Amino acid sequence: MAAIDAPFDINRREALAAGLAVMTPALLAARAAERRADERLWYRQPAGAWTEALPVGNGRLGAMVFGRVGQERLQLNEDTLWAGSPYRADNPEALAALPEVRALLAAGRYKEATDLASAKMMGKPIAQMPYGSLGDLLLNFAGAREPTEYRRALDLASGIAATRFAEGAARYTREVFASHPDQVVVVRLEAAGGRLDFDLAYRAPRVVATPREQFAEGTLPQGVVATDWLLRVDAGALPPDVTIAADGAGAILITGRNVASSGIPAGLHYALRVVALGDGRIVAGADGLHVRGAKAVTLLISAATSFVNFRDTGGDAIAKARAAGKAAEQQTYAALRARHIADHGALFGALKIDLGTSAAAALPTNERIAGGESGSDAGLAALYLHYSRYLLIASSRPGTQPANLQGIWNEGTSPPWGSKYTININTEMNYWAADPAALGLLTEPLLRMVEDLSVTGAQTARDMYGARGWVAHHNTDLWRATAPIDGPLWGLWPCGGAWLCNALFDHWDHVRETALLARVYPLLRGATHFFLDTLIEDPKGRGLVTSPSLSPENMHPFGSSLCIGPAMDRQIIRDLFANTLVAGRRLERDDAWLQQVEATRARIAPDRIGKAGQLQEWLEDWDLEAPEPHHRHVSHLYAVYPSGQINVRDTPALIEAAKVSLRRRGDLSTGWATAWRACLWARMGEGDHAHAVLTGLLGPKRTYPNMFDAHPPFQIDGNFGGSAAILEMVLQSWGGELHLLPALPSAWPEGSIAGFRARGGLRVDLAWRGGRPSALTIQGPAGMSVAIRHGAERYKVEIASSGRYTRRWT
Ligand code: FUC
Repeated sequence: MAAIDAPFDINRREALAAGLAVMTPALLAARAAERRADERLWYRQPAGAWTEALPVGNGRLGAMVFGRVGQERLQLNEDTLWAGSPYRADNPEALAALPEVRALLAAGRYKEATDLASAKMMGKPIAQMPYGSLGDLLLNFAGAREPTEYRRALDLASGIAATRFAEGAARYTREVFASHPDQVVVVRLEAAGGRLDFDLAYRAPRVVATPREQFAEGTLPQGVVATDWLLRVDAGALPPDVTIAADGAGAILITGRNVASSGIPAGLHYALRVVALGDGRIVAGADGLHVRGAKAVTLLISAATSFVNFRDTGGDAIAKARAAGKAAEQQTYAALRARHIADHGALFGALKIDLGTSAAAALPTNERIAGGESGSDAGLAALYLHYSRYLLIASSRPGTQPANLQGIWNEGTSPPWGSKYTININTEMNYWAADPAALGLLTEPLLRMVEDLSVTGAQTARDMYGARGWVAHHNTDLWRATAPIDGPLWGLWPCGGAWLCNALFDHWDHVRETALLARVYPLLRGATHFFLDTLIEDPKGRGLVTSPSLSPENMHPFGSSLCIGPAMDRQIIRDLFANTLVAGRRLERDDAWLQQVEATRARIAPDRIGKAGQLQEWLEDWDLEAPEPHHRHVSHLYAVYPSGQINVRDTPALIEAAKVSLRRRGDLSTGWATAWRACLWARMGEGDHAHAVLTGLLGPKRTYPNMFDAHPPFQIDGNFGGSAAILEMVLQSWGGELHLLPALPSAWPEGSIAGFRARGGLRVDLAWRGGRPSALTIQGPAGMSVAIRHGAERYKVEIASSGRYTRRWT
């Protein structure tokens, strides 16, 4: 891969000057090379640690590909393989304790309120179920030697992970992809001038401890890309509930069970089927698969569990895995590959971005990340955005589970934080970039999850609060548990469901389909009902507030986080009520009730500016005395981003207060918290500050060699939040306006984006040079008026009958 040198930059500038106009063949070739550098992860060594392996996924099935020479390791996941079985955790004792906890909080007796809430208001069990792993397939190659010309890569545009190397005169190629249309993970092995001799073994799901140092900030063992070509792991003995049997010619079927957790019994079966197709001799049996003397072999991996929905585990895992495997067997490798590329490419190709390039673009990905904090590798941000789009395509498809804390990729049965859905920021952040990055379709699993939560959460609302509607606290899992967990300092926060509702409304606002609004409205209505019944008058008369609650997950100066009316709750509920009003009125429903919602909304306690000029995190002016001034959560800044309640146009005083708060919090934090800070500085119009924070995210302290976000440990939200920040720097849509280059950092003076989606059902292409727009195309409904803002300039344009508006700057 040649470095992009100076002459190219001149051509590039010319091309950008002409918008996206005609290009010379040389320029086209140079741009293609540049694009490949922005759309490919590659390495000179196989993966040692799991966070060096490359992920593939079809939304439901995932694999981590290690690219090892002597033993290929494929660590597998299926997105419904969680611990436990259907359960409810609602604690009916909460109802009686509720007035007393409120009274203690009103009296400022925080410790007693916390003790009582801890004893009476927490879910039973107090932990939810963790996501699991499907184990590993290990391909043990006979007689493997140290290779030459080794390279492994993940091509984001085709969704194919490839490993290539030579041994003597023989050349080996392995391709791995997870096909959505065919519901199989496909592994193709080819030997040119050599032969394939390998045994395939299965390693059952197991407890994998995340090394302690991976939890401590700034102490990541970085850049450890293994060079041990022949490294092998031991499959170990199979647990008694795992079976392996032949399943027809060249096929094996592996079956097993999930695990119990926190007293909730195991209730799921899983099935994993592998079939080997190819030349040579292929033998399948209870000891695995054996391939001898082959030139080309295709492995088709299918898997399923007995999960049907959060109440029903009566599915037939074996039948599902077998059906997918046998259907795929009917196709050639070329056909499977072509169908996969067409399906993946249709989603991946919907957005293009060019932020410029540098010599670093020619380096292997781990080396680019190692230098990420310098901020001089502009293409690294584009690669990061493309990778996060790839990750969403691979972990969230219509019909699958939503992306959890690790998307779908998880090594063992004991992941950090259960690899669950933490809905006080992390799950919402997973979907922040989906719509703007032209992947709004992939939010569908979130909609179905909220539909489930509106059922389980109605029981929680009734039994624990005596309220109508539904509520979800700070976490949920496959079984859609909604009771408060972990302890009152984290769990007793009633706004998780409401925030998810606002995310669904934002998705609707990008696509503006009435059928979608009709599906979202009952969820908004139910969440609103809960707050109509549970908001109370602030004892000091400042308006309506939640109680008990907390500002996730930050302690106030009185030894607890439990409090009355934290800012984030008031902001989320204001949005929820506003969204309910818009949706209900558009659908012409519930007129009288909506008037009540509107009147109640007006009484919610407003945002407050405290003694340091900061936006108050709590109803009381406690910020300066709070014990963790650099706390990772910046909950009270929800109103700035992802909401737009506080913004640079309408509420300048509150924006200044938000800046005071954010400066006090500091720039760098955990991966996701750093991404949020970058989004906030971008939304507040401070591009260079946003970029400085972003480079901290892209460097080795917060990004693993495989580009997974490091909390640490691995948590995927930072990948998605980081790409939302990159987009926010070049285009924003809020407050009824499209904002051009609202926070463009000086590091990206020239570039282009094509396919950005803005609110109102708009598609936007923008090129810029010298930090100013050079070409703009907006596609949308003919006749629609679009309000545009660039710096101090504001104007309205109309979409022509062709469905386009175009402008070029000279
Ligand atoms: C919240 C955050 C943590 C972590 C966890 C999964 O509890 O405060 O940092 O991201 O979710």
